[in-house]
Amino acid sequence: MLKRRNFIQLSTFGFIGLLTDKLQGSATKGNKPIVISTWKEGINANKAAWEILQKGGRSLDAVEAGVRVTEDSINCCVGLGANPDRDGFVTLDASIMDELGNAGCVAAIERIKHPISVARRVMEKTPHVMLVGEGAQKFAVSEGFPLEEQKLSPDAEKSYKEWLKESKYKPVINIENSNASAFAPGKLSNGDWNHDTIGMVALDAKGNLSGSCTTSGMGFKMRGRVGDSPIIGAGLFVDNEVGAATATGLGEEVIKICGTHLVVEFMRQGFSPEQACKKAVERIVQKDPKKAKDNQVGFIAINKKGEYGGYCLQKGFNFAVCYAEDKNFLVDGKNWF
Ligand code: SD4
Repeated sequence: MLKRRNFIQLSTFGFIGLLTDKLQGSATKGNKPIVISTWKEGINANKAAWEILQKGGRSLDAVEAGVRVTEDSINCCVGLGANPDRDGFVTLDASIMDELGNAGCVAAIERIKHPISVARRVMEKTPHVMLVGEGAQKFAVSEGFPLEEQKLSPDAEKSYKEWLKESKYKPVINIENSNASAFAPGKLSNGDWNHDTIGMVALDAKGNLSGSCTTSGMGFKMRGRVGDSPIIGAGLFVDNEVGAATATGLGEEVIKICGTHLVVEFMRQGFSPEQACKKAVERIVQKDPKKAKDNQVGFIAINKKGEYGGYCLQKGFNFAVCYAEDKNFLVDGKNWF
């Protein structure tokens, strides 16, 4: 028979167990290797990353190769085909981080097709973490990256002309997806929409984590504006002991809570990736519930066990998950509002 004191102890632990389960949320089954990335463009990006992961390759190579596909894609505006800033220039931001905690970033770089690869060179070949603007471009050229023509894509030119009529800066919730209803200058002539960011995190067969994030930022931003994507701890964070996270949406809100660093720290405390993302979203809501209602932010994360999750402010955010050649699928991010 259980002694009364043991019984109390057991039921207390049982209760704590239940509570912990509730707080942590349902964890996905862990998979290794695994790669996840933001928005539906992530499906194609994941394919390229998977090619490397399935051969036992390094997660750093996978996350670079993966988002390069999106930077290249004509159906998406992560790269040079994107909407310009208010002065008519396309400026790109990117960051990359490896399993050793090394990081490289570029911000407000112009006329370079693959900012993610420049970010990797910053990480591997310079004593710095971030290069911006003219200096970033100069470094890229010195590393052999071609300087592309200074020219808007036909879609971006059309959007820019349309935007100039009112010249009003208003981020549109889920402009990346087709259900954005307000004036949405991100609509492309092929009927697709402006996916201006991709964030990707991966765990390789050796159990090492890396991440990448690349973006044209918010369309019609002020000249010189930099978002969360190239900022370590905001748009991207990797801690090889715990997990990795990346963000999308209104970068200003992500920067103010050090979003992806926060997600990783919540995972360190034992929360599942989804619950960690939810708690970071909650932090944004707590700070300014009214503002949070009008904006979109989404986080995705994986942990060391290969469990994944995502969470966002508003309905409409999705992310792509891949852990086998025939397992590359879109998941709707659960939302706060
Ligand atoms: C930024 N976070 O520059 C990026 C934009 C984005 O989907 O993620 N759009 O603020």
